[in-house]
Amino acid sequence: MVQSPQPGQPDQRAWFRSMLVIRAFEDTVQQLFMQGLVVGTTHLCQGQEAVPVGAIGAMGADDYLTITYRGHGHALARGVDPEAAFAEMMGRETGLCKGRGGSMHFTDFSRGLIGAFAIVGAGLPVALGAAMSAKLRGTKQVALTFFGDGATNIGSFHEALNMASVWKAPVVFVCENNLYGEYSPLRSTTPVDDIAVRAASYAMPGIVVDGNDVQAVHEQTAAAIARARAGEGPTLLECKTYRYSGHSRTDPGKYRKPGELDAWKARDPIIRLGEMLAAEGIMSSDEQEALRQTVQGEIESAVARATAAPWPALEGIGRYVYAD
Ligand SMILES: Cc1ncc(C[n+]2csc(CCOP(=O)(O)OP(=O)(O)O)c2C)c(N)n1
Ligand SMILES: [Mg+2]
Repeated sequence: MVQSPQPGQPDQRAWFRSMLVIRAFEDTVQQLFMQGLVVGTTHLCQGQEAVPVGAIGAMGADDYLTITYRGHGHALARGVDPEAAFAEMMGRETGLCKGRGGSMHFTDFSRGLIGAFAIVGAGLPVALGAAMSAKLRGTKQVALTFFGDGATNIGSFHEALNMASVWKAPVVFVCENNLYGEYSPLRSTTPVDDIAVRAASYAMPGIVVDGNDVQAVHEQTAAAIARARAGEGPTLLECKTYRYSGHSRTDPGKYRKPGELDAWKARDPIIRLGEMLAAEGIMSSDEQEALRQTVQGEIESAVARATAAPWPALEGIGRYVYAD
């Protein structure tokens, strides 16, 4: 059994396990759709696992985060039980949000996961609000907000960065630049190659990170969090990465250039960390394979339990709509 790392402490073995869990989870979600067990849509993050694992691994237990519709990996990296996540996607009473939220709305206040947003850019001001609340209460908590490259063309991105800088809010803006919006390549919508340069308009550090290198993501996020906690204000991190799947379940991703997907798969974040672990004698390739199989078994049994879980009762349809 691989132990969980202490919040904020680097733990390469735990990172490897966490990335394997996310990959197996997302691959399984796709199969559940094919079987008709998950309805609606979903947005998968295979290929991007190093960002949530590296960044969230640098957070403290009391810190806040907001995520997007592409947020299954972030919730899992924050410690959400895969069974509760599967059950949520299948609309079951045992789901993370009692089956009422679904794929795009994984929320868990007990872990500081204060919102998952399907509206592009909507999570940034909410994280800023949480950060300001912490600042005003003097708690030293920070807030991380995850969003895509496309979100940086939305007004709320600019408003949030501006206000965060003026108020020196303890917030870290984590852009996952996977080179595409819904279907549009970044270069057709965005006049800069590096999203990080946009930080200059708001007088905060803008840092480009290899988003497929979990160690690099972790180090840069830890530095940004330390800066925020010390009262020095926000940072914009741009993690360059790539999604292997299409934008959502119905998108085969045919607008990509030939060879592009394969070139990114050659830089796969799990393979890269695995090679490093083997080279440094931290975990042999045999141990890695055994762990991969263990994780696969855990995910399969989580799905089996979630699939057997009850649906919400019809008479409870109005529950959670209004506050008590
Ligand atoms: C305000 C708003 N406009 C448009 C959409 C439709 N939409 C959903 S995802 C998406 C693309 C966002 O791309 P990006 O921010 O790069 O995130 P990614 O999907 O690549 O993770 C769009 C346009 C939306 N959900 N909200
Ligand atoms: Mg994108």
